[in-house]
Formats: sequence, C-alpha cells, structure tokens
Amino acid sequence: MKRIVLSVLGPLAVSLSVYAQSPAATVEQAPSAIEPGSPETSAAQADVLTNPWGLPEDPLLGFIEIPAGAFTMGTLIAEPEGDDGERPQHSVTLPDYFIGKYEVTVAQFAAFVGDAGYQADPRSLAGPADHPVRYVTWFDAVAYCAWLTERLRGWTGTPSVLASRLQGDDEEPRWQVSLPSEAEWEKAARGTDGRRYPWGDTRADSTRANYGGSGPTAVGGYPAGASPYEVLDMAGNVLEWTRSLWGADLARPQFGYPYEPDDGRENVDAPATIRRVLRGGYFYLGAVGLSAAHRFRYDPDNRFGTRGFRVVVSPLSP
Ligand SMILES: [Ca+2]
Repeated sequence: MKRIVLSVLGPLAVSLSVYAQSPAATVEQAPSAIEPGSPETSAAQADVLTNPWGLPEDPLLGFIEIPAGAFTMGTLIAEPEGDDGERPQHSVTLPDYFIGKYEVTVAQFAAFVGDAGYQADPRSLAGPADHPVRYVTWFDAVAYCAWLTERLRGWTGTPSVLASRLQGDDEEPRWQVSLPSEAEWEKAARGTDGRRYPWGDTRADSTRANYGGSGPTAVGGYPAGASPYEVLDMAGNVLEWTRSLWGADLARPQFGYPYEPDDGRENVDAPATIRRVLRGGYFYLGAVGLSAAHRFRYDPDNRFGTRGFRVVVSPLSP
C-alpha cells in the first residue's frame, strides 16, 4: 500500500487527509476525479491516478490470482485444536479466482461511500485511511462488492486479466467482485499443503499476525505471516466476512463439511436470520482463532469493531 488516492470523496477527502502522516499510506487530494470509462483517463493522468477507488497501485490493483486446483480444507478429526464444525478434513477443488492481498481499507470503503452515496455507519469511516474498515455488516460488505464490480467493469484502466473476466463472453458468464466463499478464503490462506496457518504449522508470534492485542493495524503490516500466495493478514487484524452461510444455529452448522457449494450454502439471498461464516481471527483474540480452518459465525447484520472483509474476483462457482 504505497499510496491511496481519494479523488471521488469530496468533503470526505478533507477529513481523511489528516491520516496522511501514516507511514504505510499517503493520502492526497487529487486535482480532479477521473470518471470511470472516461476518455480523460489518459496515460498522463494514469501516472497520477491509477484508480480512483484507493485500490493498491500494482498491476492487478492488489488482486492475487489463485490458480485452479485442489486444496485441503478443514481440520483433522485427530487434531486437538479446532471444533467439530471444521471437520472432517477433505479435498476441495476450485476454479481459478483472484483475491485481495489486503483487507479492504477505510480509504477504499470511503471511496465507495462517497461515490455511491451509501449510508454507512460513521464509525466505519473514522479509522486511519490505511487500516482495515470495521463496523461493517455483511450487507455493507456485499454492497461494496456490487459497487466495485460495476466500477471495474466500466473503467478503461481495469487490468485486462480482470476486465475480461468481469465482462465475460459467449462461453463464460461474467465474474463478479464478491466476498470470498469459505473455500476461496481458506485456499488463499493455507495453500494446498494442509498447513494450519498461512505461514505453516508453527504457532503464531508477534511477527506473523496482529492478535492478542488491543486494536487493528495498517493492512499488510505482517509480511512474515504471508500465505503461500503472498496474501496478507489472513490470520489476525480484522475478522473477515465470507459470503458462505453457516445456518441459524450458532452451535451446529446447517452447512457442515464436506464443503458442498451447491447445497445452498452460497445463497447470497439468504435471510438475515441465517448466520454467515467469518474467518481468520482478529486483533484481540488468542492464537487458536488464527487457524486457517476455523469457522466463526455471526448474524449478517451484526456490526462490530472487530470485523471487516476482503474481496475476490470470482466466477462464484463454487
Ligand atoms: Ca484478517
């Protein structure tokens, strides 16, 4: 996260500019906004504003491709840690998809709120620009995803590898920006070798994850805790919403293992009485919750300061 540009925020850019002193991100007010798809998105301007939404300025806007193939999901029955909802361990095969290297930041969520006129909880916009957004419900996160889908479809600067998938063609339906499914999240966090944490099987320590502390930190602050795909903060910092359903009963999953993407657990239109799965532990929880396999579950309209999200560009199948 070298630079976060807030060009579409109007008054919000002023209030957020006070965070420009953060060493991990520079926030500046751009001279003018670039309208997505506008001919003014010239190469000269692109040197200044790679994107108007505060996405990371790298060739894939902070997305990392996770190649198609099988991975090991869940926890062994014989493993002393973990609970029954994450057992039995089994193999799941996914098509390729892209996942955000970082949790969605306050600056990125503020860009959405400013551009879409979304009614957000003020607390979600109150943190430093380069910190993960918090106090967002599952529905807030889904709204962000729908907005970013349309913005990336309509912008001439969208990297071609993403644009082609988001546009679709006669042979393949359009992909979307979405919350990750549980399976997408877990594969990106632990890779294919069945490791317990993003970095391996050794227990967490303070160099690998933000946990057991008192508050969130700037996204990407723990490179020693990177996953095999170089995805960051999959253990710790904020707990992350997935799009997958747990069920109505807190204690027992309606949607248990093995993971079956077609059994209704990926129904994004499920009512608010159905809990959603979250992953990855968070900044004041202990090390056990950092396991890549652990399934947290909460009501989708819950709004807490421990919870945020990251996004995928996904075919949504599964
Ligand atoms: Ca996290």
